[in-house]
Amino acid sequence: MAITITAFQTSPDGGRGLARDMRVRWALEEVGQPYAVRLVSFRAMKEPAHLALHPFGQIPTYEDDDLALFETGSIVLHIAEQHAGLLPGDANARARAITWMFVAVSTIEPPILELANAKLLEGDKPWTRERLPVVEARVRDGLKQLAVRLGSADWLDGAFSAGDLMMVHVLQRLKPSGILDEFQNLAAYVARGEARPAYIRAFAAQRAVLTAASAG
Ligand code: GTB
Repeated sequence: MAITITAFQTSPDGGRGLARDMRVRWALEEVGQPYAVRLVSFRAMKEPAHLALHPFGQIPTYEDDDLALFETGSIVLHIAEQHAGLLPGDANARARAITWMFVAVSTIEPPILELANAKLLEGDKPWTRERLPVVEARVRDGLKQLAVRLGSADWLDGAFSAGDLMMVHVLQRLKPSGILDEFQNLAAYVARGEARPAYIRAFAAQRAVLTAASAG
């Protein structure tokens, strides 16, 4: 059986590659693995068939033979462990690359999501005006330290790895806020990720879903 992932039938990001199937598509492109995509509606995501794959009723999921996974960090790590190209061979370098995957989802992403939620879901609440600067400051705190560590390097630890893939996708979510551009080396880092041929192929594939939907 071919690898099959799930993605939004209609992505609310309008094809900007912000939905998390993009991480999985990108990882599969980096390692040269073909994959099929099953598109799911918001309703289908909450129905038993999908909940059996993803207990929280979300996308993406990953299926390959008798293995079914959810949670992008885990899926990308699995892909990186199965195929060459996303993790270094040296054991210590590999452990450090995996550490950056965790940094992306556990340290950098939570305040970024908090900011997105504060704007999208709580924008009309009376307390949002006071709260936003606090949330933005938390985002900046993480970025300041990340920017110092990256310095003038191309990638976080030697060659491009699954850690960079996860981090670039996490940081992209900040683009509309303007905060990413306050950190020139991080903005350049994200641009380097987006210039990778595998990223370009993955981005085109997720965008094609939108184009096909609007044509049909
Ligand atoms: N921790 C999980 C993972 O990393 O796999 C989180 C998965 C997740 O958040 N999935 C979202 C989902 O299925 C889609 S990616 N949401 C539907 C639901 O919960 O009912 C998150 C996302 C959604 C929309 C945008 N956007 O419009 O810009 C960006 C990112």
